[in-house]
Amino acid sequence: MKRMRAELGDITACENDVIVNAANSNLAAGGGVCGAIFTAAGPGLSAACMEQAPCPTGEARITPGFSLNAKWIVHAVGPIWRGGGDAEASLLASAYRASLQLAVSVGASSIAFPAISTGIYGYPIESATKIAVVTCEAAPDLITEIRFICFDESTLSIYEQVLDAL
Ligand code: AR6
Repeated sequence: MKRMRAELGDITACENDVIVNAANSNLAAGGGVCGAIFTAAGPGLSAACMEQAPCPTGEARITPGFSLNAKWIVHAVGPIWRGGGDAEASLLASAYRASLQLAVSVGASSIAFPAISTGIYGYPIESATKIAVVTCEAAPDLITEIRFICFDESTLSIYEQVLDAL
C-alpha cells in the first residue's frame, strides 16, 4: 500500500494513531473540522487545549483523542490566506511538519490530515494541496501511513491529481 493516499470522509471517524485538527491559535472550538472534532471528542478536549494555548501559526500541539477512535489529536494552526505575500506557504508547510514531528514524538505510525487552511482560512486548494503532499512526502520513516481526508469530491480529485503527479 502507498504510504500517502487521499480519500473522501469525515476525519472524526478515523481510527489512526493521530488525527490532525485545523485549529486556531487559541486552540478553541471553532467551526469546520475543528468544531466537528471538539464535538466528537467530548468535553475533556477543551480543558486539555486550554492548558496548551496559545499556539502560534505554523506550530502544533498534541492532546489525547478522548472519545475519538484516534489515540491522539494534533492541533495544527495553519495560516489565514492574505493573498500569498504573508509567508502563508512556509507557515502551512511548517504546520504539516510540526504535526508529523509531534506524531513521531508519541510513537505514532499512522496519521490523518484534513486540508488545513483551505476552508474558513481561505487558502487556495491547489497550492495548499501541493504543500501538504510535498511536506508529507518528507515525513520521517516512522510514519508509515498518511491519509488525506477530503470532505468533498472536488478536494479529493485535487489531492488525487497531486499525488499521481509525484
Ligand atoms: N472531516 C474532514 N474534513 C473536514 C471536516 C471533517 N469532519 N469538516 C470540514 N472539513 P476548516 P481552516 C474540511 O474551515 O480553513 C475553525 O473555526 C473542509 O471542507 O475546517 O484551517 C478553526 O477553529 C476544508 O476542506 O479549517 C479555525 O478558526 C478543511 O476541512 C479555522 O476554522 C479545512 O477547513 C481554521 O480554518
